[in-house]
Amino acid sequence: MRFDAEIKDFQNIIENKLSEYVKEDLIPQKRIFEAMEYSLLSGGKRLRPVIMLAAASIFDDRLQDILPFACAIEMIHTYSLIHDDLPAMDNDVLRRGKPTNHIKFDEATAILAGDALLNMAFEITTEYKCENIPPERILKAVNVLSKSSGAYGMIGGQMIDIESEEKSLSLEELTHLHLLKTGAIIIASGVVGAILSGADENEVEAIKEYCKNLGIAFQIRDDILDVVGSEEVLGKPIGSDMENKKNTYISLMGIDEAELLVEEYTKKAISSLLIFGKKADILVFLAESLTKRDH
Ligand code: GRG
Repeated sequence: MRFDAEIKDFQNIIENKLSEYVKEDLIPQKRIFEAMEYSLLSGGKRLRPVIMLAAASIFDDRLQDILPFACAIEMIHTYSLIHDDLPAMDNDVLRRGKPTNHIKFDEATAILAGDALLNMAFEITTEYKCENIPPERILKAVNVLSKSSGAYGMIGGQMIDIESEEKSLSLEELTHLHLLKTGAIIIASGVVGAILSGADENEVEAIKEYCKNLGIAFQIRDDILDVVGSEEVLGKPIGSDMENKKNTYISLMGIDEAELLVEEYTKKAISSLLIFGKKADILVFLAESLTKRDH
């Protein structure tokens, strides 16, 4: 199968599995499931689960076995988007071309929907048993998930971001911020996929290095799209970084330099995969396609 078709296939598998977790309309608290479903099934790229499945495919082809983890990382990502859009954070009204969760429902419901998605990520991974995956691997993977989304990872990055609003960050500081805010759960996606499918320590390290560089390249591209992207394709207004006086790669170095930096990080990501030979070609393809993404 061609890699783009394989990635489409991963996206479909994830989409179907995700919808199984949030269908609940016969219980008194059904509104919370409606709010969770609204954001979880609103058409994201499913990048993090795709990275997880693609990384796992290097070591084991029983990808069905790790689907609860692939869904869990998407639940964590979705919760972060719902909370990031809240008035207390970015105060955004549009996400993926639709009203944000607190606009569609209300602020309290959006807070609860984010919280519930985060909890569900840990519900479905800690109750998971699979005859092909030893329990120690599951425990390690859950630890990686929780640490990467918490104060040492994504939430830590968000905190630095908020604290930096009135400051000008250096390139080093900005990259550190994004290694946590955007990078931490992208790194966790690859690392969890590798751990669950039996990669050894060196192999996990190589996947981690790939994801670190991919995560930064992805964020720089995100900053570029906020300037040159199409609102229709992105499903949200462009120019918001400049309007909110955000520290971005564009404000630091301009578009041309930022584009070169995307290439540099992408090359670094790909070179981390050398030890896997052709088995990692899907990850090479993914990194290259993300440099050209328009949303
Ligand atoms: C509020 C706990 C908390 C954390 C917020 C990750 C994050 C931290 C906020 C999200 C906002 C943002 C712009 C993050 C940078 C990472 C990024 C580019 C997210 C968008 O990810 P995509 O492009 O989104 O994968 P889709 O819609 O495709 O899922």
